[in-house]
Amino acid sequence: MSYIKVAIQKSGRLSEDSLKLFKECGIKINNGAKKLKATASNFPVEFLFLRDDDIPGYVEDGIADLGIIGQNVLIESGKNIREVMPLGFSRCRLSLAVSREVDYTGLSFFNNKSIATSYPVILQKYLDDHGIIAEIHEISGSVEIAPGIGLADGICDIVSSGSTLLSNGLKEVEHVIKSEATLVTHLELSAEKQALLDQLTFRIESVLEGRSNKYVLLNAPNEKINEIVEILPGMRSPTVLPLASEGWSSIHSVINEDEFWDRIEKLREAGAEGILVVPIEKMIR
Ligand code: PRT
Ligand code: ZN
Repeated sequence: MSYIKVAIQKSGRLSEDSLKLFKECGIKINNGAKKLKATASNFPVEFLFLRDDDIPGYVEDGIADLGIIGQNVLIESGKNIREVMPLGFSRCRLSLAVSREVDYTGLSFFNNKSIATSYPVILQKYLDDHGIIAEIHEISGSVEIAPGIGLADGICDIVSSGSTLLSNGLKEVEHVIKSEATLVTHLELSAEKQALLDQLTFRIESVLEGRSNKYVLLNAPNEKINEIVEILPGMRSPTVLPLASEGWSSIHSVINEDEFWDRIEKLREAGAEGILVVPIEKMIR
């Protein structure tokens, strides 16, 4: 029987959330101690635990069929692999930063300057696209100390909270790319493996949809139902059920996280009471 091989990061920022995603897809991973490989008891999958930088190459060569990596690593690698779908975790950005003391007025600051980075490919393209000529110093770690020790005039590095820049006396001046974890695949999967990938992506989509939506239950006087239903979109339309107390109903619906607080405020203004918000485990469209 055919099975699909998935490369995930052995230990680092992507590891825990990658494993959690597969667990929420109902896949029971054996050998949780994270050796080199693991299998699952209820899905034909084998996990390979690797350094994230090695994953694009393994997927390109077909040693792994799928992988989870940051979009930053995908683009920098230049490997011939396909992005299946972004996964919504490990969000960050690749940014240019300079010393806080610099009076930064625009990208032309970097003309004839030097920039330290672990992302020379992405940075070079960005500079070319913007007509900037700068010298790129490729270094593999602790990029943020480069300006302080006189190695470079600026850096191009991953930022998430910004606290690393702050504690090194740097300020973020340009966003080069945004990034999040993403599922990538080998370009030529067999028909059996493609079918397994389709099953997996269906499950992942249901989990991600569930995560970005909330189930909302509320009570409302009957004369307010129409107004409240206007505010609640729901997957089709909201469910309205009579309450035991005369003249009142319970209304159930689904609200997307992006518009959640806005809708909740409107619901309260429209007379909704006893609003309950419940996480959704999976959502199948
Ligand atoms: O050992 P291996 O090679 O597998 O791991 P790694 O050390 O190369 O990668 P890892 O685990 O640090 O990161 C994996 C992926 O997580 C990255 O490729 C990004 O896609 C994503 N990610 C999300 C981050 C961050 N957030 C992040 N904050 N990667 C790195 N950082 C570092 C950044 O380099 C800087 O040093 O954190 C610091 C900045 O963080 P803030 O919060 O201070 O701004
Ligand atoms: Zn790495």
